[in-house]
Amino acid sequence: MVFVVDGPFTFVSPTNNQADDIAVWQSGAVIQFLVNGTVVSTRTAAGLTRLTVTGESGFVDQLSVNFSGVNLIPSGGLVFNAGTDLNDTVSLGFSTTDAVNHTSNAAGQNRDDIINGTVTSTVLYPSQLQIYEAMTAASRTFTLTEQRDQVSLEGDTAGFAYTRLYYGQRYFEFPDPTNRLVIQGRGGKDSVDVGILSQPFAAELAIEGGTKTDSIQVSSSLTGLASLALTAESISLAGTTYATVGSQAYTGNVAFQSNVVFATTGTAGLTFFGTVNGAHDIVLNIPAHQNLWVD
Ligand SMILES: [Ca+2]
Ligand SMILES: [Ca+2]
Repeated sequence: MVFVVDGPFTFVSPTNNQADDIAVWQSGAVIQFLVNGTVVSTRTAAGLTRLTVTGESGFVDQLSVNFSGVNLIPSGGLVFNAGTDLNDTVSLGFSTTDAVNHTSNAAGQNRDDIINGTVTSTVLYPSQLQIYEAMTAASRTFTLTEQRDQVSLEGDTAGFAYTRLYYGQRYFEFPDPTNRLVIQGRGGKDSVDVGILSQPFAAELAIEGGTKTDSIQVSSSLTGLASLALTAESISLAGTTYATVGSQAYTGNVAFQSNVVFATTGTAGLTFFGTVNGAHDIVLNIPAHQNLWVD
């Protein structure tokens, strides 16, 4: 006879004074916990309300949660307590999902809400982690803290459809969203740098500084995006071409660092709300019958 106790479960990594690879996956009705490739603990998935994985402070913990095929995250979520080690990582494996909403708070906790149909799965982890997500989300939103945040967005330049959002040395790596990527600065004087995106990046990109005096710096051209919406008190564009299928909207004071071409092909137009400044030439390449708004 097997007794299954409903409730939360905590798996504690062995205190072995060494870096460990911790893997969690579901095999049939059982969740297995592996350390360096060996199953060291199991828990029946039924009745599990919250799953906590605790790493070893002072040593690097690499947690891999594979829920391709089966979403093993219980209704109360997955919590990773990694300690405070610089190279702790979390890898989340999942084939596709509708949306991932990532929220950072000033207390150093991150939260991912992974939305797939009517199911929302929550993962909580410390802010100092490196996060790799193998799940392709149609839509991703990063909601930064109410304090000052300095982040940068960069694509994979080796030809893979991945994007990284850096918070200082830390980063969050994820497959390019198929529909939309949103960064919300919220409170504080936020600064968002946009570097070279991955060449297949074709989703909408929206960056909103939120309250306080925010800035967005785009260091190179952006082409092939579905649409582009940048909102901040100051927007600096250093690329030579901004080309989207749909609309482009720049809300804030825009400064150019070089001659620049704006091109749209969709049904929406090109919109500037704010001053447009820079001792350079601007070419507007928008189709006939489209709207140009300069406000
Ligand atoms: Ca902020
Ligand atoms: Ca802000």
